[in-house]
Amino acid sequence: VQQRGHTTVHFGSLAEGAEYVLRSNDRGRMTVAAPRLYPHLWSWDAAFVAIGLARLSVPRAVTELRTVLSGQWKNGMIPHIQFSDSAGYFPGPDRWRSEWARHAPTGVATSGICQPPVHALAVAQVVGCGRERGGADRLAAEQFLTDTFDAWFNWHAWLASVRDPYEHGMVEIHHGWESGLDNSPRWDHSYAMVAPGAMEPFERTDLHHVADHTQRPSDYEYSQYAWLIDQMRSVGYDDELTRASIDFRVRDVLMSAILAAASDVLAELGESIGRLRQAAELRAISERFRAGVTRAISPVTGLARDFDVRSGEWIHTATVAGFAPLLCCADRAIRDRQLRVLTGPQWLGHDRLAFALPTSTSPTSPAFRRTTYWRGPVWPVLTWLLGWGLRRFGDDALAEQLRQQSLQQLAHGDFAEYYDPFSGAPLGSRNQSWTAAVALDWLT
Ligand code: 9WN
Repeated sequence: VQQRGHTTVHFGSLAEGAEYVLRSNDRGRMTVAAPRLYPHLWSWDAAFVAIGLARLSVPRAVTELRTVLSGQWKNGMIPHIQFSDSAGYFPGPDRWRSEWARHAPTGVATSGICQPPVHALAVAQVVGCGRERGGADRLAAEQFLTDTFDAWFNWHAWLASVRDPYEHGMVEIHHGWESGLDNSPRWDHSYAMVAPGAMEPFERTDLHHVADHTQRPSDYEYSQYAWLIDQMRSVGYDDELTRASIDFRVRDVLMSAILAAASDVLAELGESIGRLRQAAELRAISERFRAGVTRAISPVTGLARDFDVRSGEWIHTATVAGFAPLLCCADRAIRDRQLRVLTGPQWLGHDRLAFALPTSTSPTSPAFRRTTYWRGPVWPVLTWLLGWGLRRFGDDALAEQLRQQSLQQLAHGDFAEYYDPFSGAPLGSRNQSWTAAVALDWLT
């Protein structure tokens, strides 16, 4: 049973509820990330959405991913937002002015930054579901793969070259939003060096949709977010000029692990259709970023760290990103150490947790805030991603435990954006598309 304004909706099952959310957020060619808070297409949300949609309809999942590509920039970047016609989100197209960028696509309004490259996982899911079902679904999936393989390849090649020009094996980001974990305390030290100057005024829209404002970033954080956008916009989103002038430069370990893992997945897909040259390049990208992620592991804590480029320092905050190696490293010793930490008292074994699920920040960290956005709450989509990494390398028992715990957490059917780790209460947006999508994938 779910409360929606004055209407009460009865679901026969959690899977039906998840399907209902995806259908109600469907605007035809795109699924909005959330009905009110996020009325547009977000890059990594859309990939998770396609993972869920593929369980319902291969052609609809294909449409979602084709829409993602319709916003791709000419240099290969997939922008973090592709705007629908809906108003009411800050920062909208008039703040980004992506049309000022020489690589921006024509006729599609987008943001000017990117998000983690999880898309290959969605392509693999679509192709997998298509091949399994056969018939028209198989044809649609195969056609989609051949049509779009180069575009996905270009996306990975852009990240590997432009965002890691000196081959550290780490993706450099220029806005916390690029990490997808916007105000994670892992960025606090880097954001302390972002001091907004005079700028165009703005009005936040997110606070109209989330009653308890402490569940969202602060006003000061928002002024820093807007400041960084304005900095990039002022140089026409030119990659080199941005790198030389932006106030936020971090090598993101989670994004790097995702690039390594997704490049292997894309390579496998390429090999299956005879794109051997690109597949070999993708394997090399994967190798380089896996090595970068491995080097980022702290010998003291066993967690992987980000690197702040401006201060030249590693970032030690204990966040879920520390488990990035579980997504891309096969090495048994690395995995076993990470699994010991993950199942220990600072994470899944913490005695106050309502469910044994990874929190965005360790509950034992001084930076932990149990209801504030990426500073503590449990995000089901990250649980899914971690579970994917566990299964990929044979750690099935823990993956299954995470799936079951997460489904219990989601049992009320509100498909919240994030959850209070201690009480299990839903937080942020309700009917969040990617939460419904991962639930659907877990259930089918
Ligand atoms: C800014 C859509 C997005 C997710 C991000 C999440 C949140 C946006 C916001 O919502 O970020 O990109 O306005 O807060 O942090 O991971 O993609 O669900």
